[in-house]
Amino acid sequence: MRTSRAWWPLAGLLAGAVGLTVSYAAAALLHVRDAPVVAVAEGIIALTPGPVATWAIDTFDTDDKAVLILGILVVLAVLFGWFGRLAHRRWSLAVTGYVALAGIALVAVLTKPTPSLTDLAPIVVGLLCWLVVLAVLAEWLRRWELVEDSEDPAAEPMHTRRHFFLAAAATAAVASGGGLVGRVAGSARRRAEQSRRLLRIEGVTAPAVPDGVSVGVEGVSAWQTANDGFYLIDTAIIKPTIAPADWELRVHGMVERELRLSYADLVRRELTQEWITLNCVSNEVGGDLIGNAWWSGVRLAGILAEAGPAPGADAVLQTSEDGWTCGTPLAALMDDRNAMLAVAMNGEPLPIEHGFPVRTIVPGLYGYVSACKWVVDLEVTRFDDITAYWTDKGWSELGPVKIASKIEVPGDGAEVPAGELVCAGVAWMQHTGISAVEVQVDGGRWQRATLAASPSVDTWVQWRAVVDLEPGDHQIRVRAVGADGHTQTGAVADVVPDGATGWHAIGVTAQS
Ligand SMILES: Nc1nc2c(c(=O)[nH]1)N[C@H]1C(S)=C(S)[C@@H](COP(=O)(O)O)O[C@H]1N2
Ligand SMILES: [Mo]
Repeated sequence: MRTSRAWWPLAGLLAGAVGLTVSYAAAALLHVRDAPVVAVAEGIIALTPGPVATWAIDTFDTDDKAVLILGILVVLAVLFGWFGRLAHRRWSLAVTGYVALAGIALVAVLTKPTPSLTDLAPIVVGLLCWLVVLAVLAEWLRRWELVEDSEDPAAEPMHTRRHFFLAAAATAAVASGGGLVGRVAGSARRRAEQSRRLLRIEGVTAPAVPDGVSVGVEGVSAWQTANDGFYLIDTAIIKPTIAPADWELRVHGMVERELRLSYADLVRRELTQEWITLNCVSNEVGGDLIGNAWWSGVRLAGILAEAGPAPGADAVLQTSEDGWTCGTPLAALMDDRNAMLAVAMNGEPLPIEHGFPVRTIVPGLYGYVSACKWVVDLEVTRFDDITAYWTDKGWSELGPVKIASKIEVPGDGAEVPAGELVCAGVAWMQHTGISAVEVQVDGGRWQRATLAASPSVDTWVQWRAVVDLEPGDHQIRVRAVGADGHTQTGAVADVVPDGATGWHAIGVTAQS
């Protein structure tokens, strides 16, 4: 064991351990559902033939999953040691081994329902760690070997050997650190997730899609956006995980009475429930950063009235647990619209990434000035005295939703038969409402579309129109008319500083 040769397997093993624990930590921090090893284990379970699964359950009882994971770890340990030896002979062979393992994890993750790009991050991070750590350890082993093989009697392997062992010890420390971070982050997440699962909020009802809200055209956005299909925008790489028992909201600033509300205090209050469409100021014309959900929560008007805003206050600076801020007009939170501290989305406790346990929802305002997720602090103040996350970056202080409409059917560039063509899509202007939608072919006359029902002015509306197309290429455009009588402008504006404008247009080719 005093020769360098004997230590290559250890180098492989340590590199492997670091990669695994770092990917485990990354998965926990990024709230990826499964660390790579777990994903592979679940993949194996899915592929296991019934009789084998039954045998495993009979033999190992409820420990079957732990046994499987342990088995995978043992196999990995053997492989890592072997990769270390391979690295001594042929570096590329070891790399191929690690890449192949990462490939297996990749397949396991990608075959899960709704995989996302973040799900892949732990695997990529783990693979990089493997390769970097192996390269560093291999470098010291090679130097050690050079000294051993040297003809020079003065060459002393002690020095290089010490370096290798120091590097190995550091690697082991990183591996344990990664494991620890993973455990701590994972347990916070599990605690929040478990409390979310067990939560039953009195009065929250399941959404019932109102009658007549669909135009019945396939390809148009469903009236209700499912929680896992709802667009996600936030600055939090690591989503806050707050158990309801740990949540507290402070209402302070220019108020007569400062309030502190616990989660129990909040949900004891009268609940309000409404269909509200939420959209992002960064949504381009025709974009899909928009969703419609059944929100349940407690009206902010009552809470703010209880705190008693001082004269002169015109804004509320909202702060989330991770420090993100937005400034919202006090009036919008206190008027008769249903601005709320939402606790449920589509009849379920808020998903963690949508702000669990409490977020703000304000009909008629873009998310960046209103829809604070993981909200923990409301400071009643004046716009003149504050700035917030996005206003600091050049976005407008006020962000009322602009009227908009889009064509979802047919798709841009579609080839369609000449003659009558059904077009359909959605239009929205929350807190004002939509009174009409019009479509136009090749700059011709604007033609009225049929509108589906909408239960309030705070949601999107589906529309449908039939246009007549001669054979050839055509452009179809859409515009909406608000319930305030104003027609959506065709003037094109960028999303910065307060939302895009312009008519959504598609091109189609009609074939005779
Ligand atoms: N804490 C926090 N809340 C936030 C944000 C954020 O970055 N952090 N982004 C806002 C923006 S810009 C939008 S459009 C909405 C999006 O909400 P969603 O991710 O639930 O769709 O959340 C808002 N609330
Ligand atoms: Mo946004």
